[in-house]
Amino acid sequence: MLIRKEAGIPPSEITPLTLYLNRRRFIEGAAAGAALLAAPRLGRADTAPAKLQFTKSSISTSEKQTPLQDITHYNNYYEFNTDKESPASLAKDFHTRPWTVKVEGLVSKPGTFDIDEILKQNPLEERVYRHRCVEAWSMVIPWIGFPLANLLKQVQPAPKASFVQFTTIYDPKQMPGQRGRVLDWPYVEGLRLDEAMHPLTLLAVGLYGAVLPNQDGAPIRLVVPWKYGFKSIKGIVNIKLVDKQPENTWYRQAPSEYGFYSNVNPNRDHPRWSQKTERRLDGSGFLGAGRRIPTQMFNGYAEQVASMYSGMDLIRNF
Ligand SMILES: Nc1nc2c(c(=O)[nH]1)N[C@H]1C(S)=C(S)[C@@H](COP(=O)(O)O)O[C@H]1N2
Ligand SMILES: [Mo]
Repeated sequence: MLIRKEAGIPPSEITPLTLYLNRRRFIEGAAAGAALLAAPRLGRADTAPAKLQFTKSSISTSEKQTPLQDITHYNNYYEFNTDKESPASLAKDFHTRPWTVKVEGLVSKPGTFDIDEILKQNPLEERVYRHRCVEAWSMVIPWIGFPLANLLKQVQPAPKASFVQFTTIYDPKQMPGQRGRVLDWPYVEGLRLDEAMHPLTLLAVGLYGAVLPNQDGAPIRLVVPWKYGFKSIKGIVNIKLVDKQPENTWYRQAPSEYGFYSNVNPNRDHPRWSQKTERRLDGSGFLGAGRRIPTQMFNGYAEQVASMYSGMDLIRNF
């Protein structure tokens, strides 16, 4: 995502991506030379993250996966910083325990669930999904998680429940970005109930076989692979079933640019740039800058999700 005042092309297209990749090459080169291995700012975890137990899902793309280094050092997480590189270091000591997720609103069995209880009760799967940011870069990520539908079924949505609102933790002591007013905190997102119940919609708790890195939304974040990345809210503490379409942070910020649906759609340009193509960060290309590929309707998940939008004008309902 990017702030309104910035120039008219997605920032991933210009200096930030190039700078990031140049620095990465420099760091890798230095690490190979061993001279800087002990320096704290190398951006590599010094302790291996805890492994998770999971089964592999057949609902996975076989496209080349994005290197872990890019997934963990090219992040959007404005609670830490608006640039893509610093969430990795700024989120390093973020506390993901104790952590509870409150599920409330129009449900017959509301509850506040401890994250470790959630992990115990929901068998985990690995799903390799395409991940398309509205800024026209994309990744392929081996997420580990479970369908959001499992948790929603547990609390039993009331007949009147039509939408789900998600809220990120508000903790400015731990999240330096929340000490400023770059966004209206806490970050919120929403889905229609059928989208939330869709079997592709995941609550992710890990990636590449291990617990989620903090900068990727630990301990629990949403993944909705046919929508732009900003729908996939990180650090979730509240899930509320409601009867009206809830607000979402980026819609609030710039309603002419970011809608409620935010389905990936190559035919509907962002007012300031084209959405017809994307830069796939898969380790290929000069300096690992990826390659330009056409963007697919619903990010390639049309067969599974298009029927939810039949009869809707997806240019107007963007
Ligand atoms: N709480 C919160 N969730 C967030 C964001 C954010 O700034 N804060 N950024 C969003 C955007 S714009 C994208 S593209 C994805 C990026 O996820 P990733 O860093 O794991 O690739 O997270 C989304 N979820
Ligand atoms: Mo994004």
